[in-house]
Amino acid sequence: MPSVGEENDNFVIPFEIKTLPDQTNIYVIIPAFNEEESIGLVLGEMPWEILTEVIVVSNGSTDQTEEVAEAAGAVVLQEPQKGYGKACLKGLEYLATKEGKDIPDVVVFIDGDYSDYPQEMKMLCAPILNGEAEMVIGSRATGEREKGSMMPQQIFGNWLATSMIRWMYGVNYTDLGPFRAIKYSALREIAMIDENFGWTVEMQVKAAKKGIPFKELPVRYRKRVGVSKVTGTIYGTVMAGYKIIYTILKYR
Ligand SMILES: Nc1nc2c(ncn2[C@@H]2O[C@H](COP(=O)(O)OP(=O)(O)O)[C@@H](O)[C@H]2O)c(=O)[nH]1
Ligand SMILES: [Mg+2]
Repeated sequence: MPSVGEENDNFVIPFEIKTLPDQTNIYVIIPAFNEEESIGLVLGEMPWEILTEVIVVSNGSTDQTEEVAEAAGAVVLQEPQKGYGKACLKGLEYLATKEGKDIPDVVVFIDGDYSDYPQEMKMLCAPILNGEAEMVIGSRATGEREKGSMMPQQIFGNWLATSMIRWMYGVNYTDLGPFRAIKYSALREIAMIDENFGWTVEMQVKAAKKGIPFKELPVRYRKRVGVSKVTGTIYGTVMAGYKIIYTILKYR
């Protein structure tokens, strides 16, 4: 199994899991579309010792993403239809087939582009395992961001979206970041349906509406490896902006 990359990392994780309660199943879902350069790095720095399975959902990748992911120890699923949410939904469909001792307790979402720091996964899971929260959002707004890791329109969009959620739902989020952990029971209750850009915001506004206890923790964020599929393109930015605002209005 790949080693944990914490030794070469001088960032101090504020609190993390010391021992994992027996039979606690933490699954990771990674949507990936042509991420052959980064997926191995992401998988290489996973805290494998606390994870039951890491699921990479390849969204019609035409490069070596699937081969690299499999070689790095992930379960690889195929989702031929495009869309970030589509890929995540495929992962959830797969988790729904788990039975008995394999039933998930916690699901972690992380991008396949190596923008997030997989070592921070334990930190995101800890409040759920300690019973302090049922959803933990990694906030890039309160965390350390590498210059250029987020586009200005993305920073503005997140500010606008979280401000709207504050006014309309009375809940304080600072980011709609992709890196997050959620208790499986809460995720089931939320019943995700978004197939593309509204994925992260749908989870957050529904959690707000249902009163699911959440916590935000600062996460670091760096420039992605490879080419952006969303915010690096005009189409992606416009569609994401539209879909995020639509989703906030829809569930109010
Ligand atoms: N945009 C997009 N991203 C996808 C899709 N399927 C999987 N992904 C993955 O979603 C993650 C986020 O995409 P990315 O290009 O980094 O978006 P950005 O961070 O907003 O620029 C990456 O791991 C992508 O590989 C898809 O159909 N569309
Ligand atoms: Mg990205």
